[in-house]
Amino acid sequence: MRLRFLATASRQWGLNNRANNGSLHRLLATSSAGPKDDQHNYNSSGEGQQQSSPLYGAVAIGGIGVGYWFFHQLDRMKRKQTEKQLAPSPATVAAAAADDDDDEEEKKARLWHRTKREELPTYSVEDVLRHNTPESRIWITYGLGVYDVTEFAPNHPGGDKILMAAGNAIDPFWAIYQQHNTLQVLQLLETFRIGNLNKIGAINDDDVGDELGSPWAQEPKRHALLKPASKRPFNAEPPIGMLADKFYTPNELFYVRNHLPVPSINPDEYELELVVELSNAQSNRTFNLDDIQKMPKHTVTAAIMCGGNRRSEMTRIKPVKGLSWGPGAVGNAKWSGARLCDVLQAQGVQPDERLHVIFEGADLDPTAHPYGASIPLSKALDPRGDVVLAYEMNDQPLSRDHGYPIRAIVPGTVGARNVKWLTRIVVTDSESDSHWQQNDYKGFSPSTDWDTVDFSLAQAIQAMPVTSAICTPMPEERVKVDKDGCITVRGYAWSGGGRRIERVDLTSDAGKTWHVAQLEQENLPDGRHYGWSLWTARLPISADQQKEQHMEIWAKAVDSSYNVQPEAFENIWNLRGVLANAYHKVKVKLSQ
Ligand SMILES: Nc1nc2c(c(=O)[nH]1)N[C@H]1C(S)=C(S)[C@@H](COP(=O)(O)O)O[C@H]1N2
Ligand SMILES: [Mo]
Repeated sequence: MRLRFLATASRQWGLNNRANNGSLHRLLATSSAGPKDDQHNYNSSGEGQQQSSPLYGAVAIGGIGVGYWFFHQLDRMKRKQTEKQLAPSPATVAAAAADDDDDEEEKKARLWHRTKREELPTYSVEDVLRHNTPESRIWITYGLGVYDVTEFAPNHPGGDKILMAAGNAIDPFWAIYQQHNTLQVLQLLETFRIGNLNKIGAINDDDVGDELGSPWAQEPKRHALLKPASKRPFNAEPPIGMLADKFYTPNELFYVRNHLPVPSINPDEYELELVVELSNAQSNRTFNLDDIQKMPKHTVTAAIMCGGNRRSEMTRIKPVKGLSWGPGAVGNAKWSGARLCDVLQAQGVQPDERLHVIFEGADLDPTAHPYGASIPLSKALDPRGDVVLAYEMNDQPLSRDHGYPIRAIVPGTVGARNVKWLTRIVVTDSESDSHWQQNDYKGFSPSTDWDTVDFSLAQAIQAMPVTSAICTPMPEERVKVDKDGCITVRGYAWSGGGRRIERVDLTSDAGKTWHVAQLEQENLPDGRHYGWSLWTARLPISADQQKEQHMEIWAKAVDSSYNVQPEAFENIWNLRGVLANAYHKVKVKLSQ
């Protein structure tokens, strides 16, 4: 087995021989040391990869903000136009005759963004990226077109998303909000045209030209709205404003957290090895994909959340090491596959609280060590634990980024234990010796620093604590107060260990008054409630607050054990920035 890994690793990383590659060896040496490994290039460590361009992250978030806002504006304008069109007019009579002209006009309109307008100046991607505030003006691109949409902003609710905005391509938004891609909208957009982009598609261009044989040459295509926190390995979350739109997160918008290049697995050659190492007996069995798919199919709704979700908020208190995740390193899906408890029981595995189940992935680091993690056997054997060897996500075969052909789904447990591209399961008396089990994904006191930390003293994170996040409005958004004096706030809440969300409380006055949100959740018994809850609240805004114009919304969730989120990050700060579950606080602006 190890030999097979090694051979694959050499191929994957383009190595001829493990022993003669000194630099990669050193890489691993630092890697197992823990904290320092964040400096690696394609390191196998935690969430510390550097972005390929520091601008990119900021721009990505900003661009999404503008794009999102822009589509809401288009929606409003379109509705207005439709209302006008509904009024009886003599033009209706001529409408049939005009139809052909409209077609022609539309054909032309659909070419504009692909056509260079010679009378206008040409801009580079960098030029566009710089136009990300009202002061510098807000630019977006569509195809070859560069558009200045700043004038859309003033006095339009949502327009002030500009403040967190940067220039970016709007193309991916058309793909999702296709109903907006109409003649009127295209015409409207073209009136904002200020120039031509020097290179089409450049802003979302992910092809940095990997040579064949590079470990990154076979990375899957990703949805343009998944904005990378790091590109190699690929780590990305969807726009926060879209996260609470759907109870089941669309597969292509589900956050991706990879530590290594994505392995390419041929389903016909796929093998899953199960090793049971007990003191008195050892057994070994290999399954192919068919074997797993023939077993009784079990489906569970489970949210998967990265241990570093919302790290970007914790790091504001004091820097932490790790990828700067927003609140989008979580998604909710229906997972189907064989139950691990069935597989283990068929192998004669008996309950034993001292044992662990180790999962290994097919993604290998340069020294042929696979990504790995473990969970207690008690979780794996518990039929109410709902651990599955999943081959489907929301009724679709798993995509490569999410673990094709099989991944472990460990409901209620931190993302890191949900091992993708599963190739080996070991039942044994110790936890996984992998970096990610031993020297990462553990919590510490706020006073523990990199000089004093001892990873061996802390428990590996398993069940996650209760958390919630506000998805809309987004930070700095301008929100319109409705006639009844309320605003609508939406978000998600989740707790680990199968604990159902009991309540989500919202305040707009720093806790003087609290308002209970309405929950959308599955009707499942507590202890086995693994999906997230979406929530909606109508939050009353006082006359005084409306005068102030600025305000901060806080959200906190309570789970079925009456665990509640801590108020502030100060007291839960930890050097890896994990378990970042303080109240979610979002500053917005009010408009009448
Ligand atoms: N084989 C393998 N499994 C893995 C990882 C990985 O890098 N390799 N990342 C883990 C982490 S840290 C998280 S948060 C989840 C992310 O799952 P997703 O990419 O499907 O959202 O996968 C986990 N399983
Ligand atoms: Mo993670």
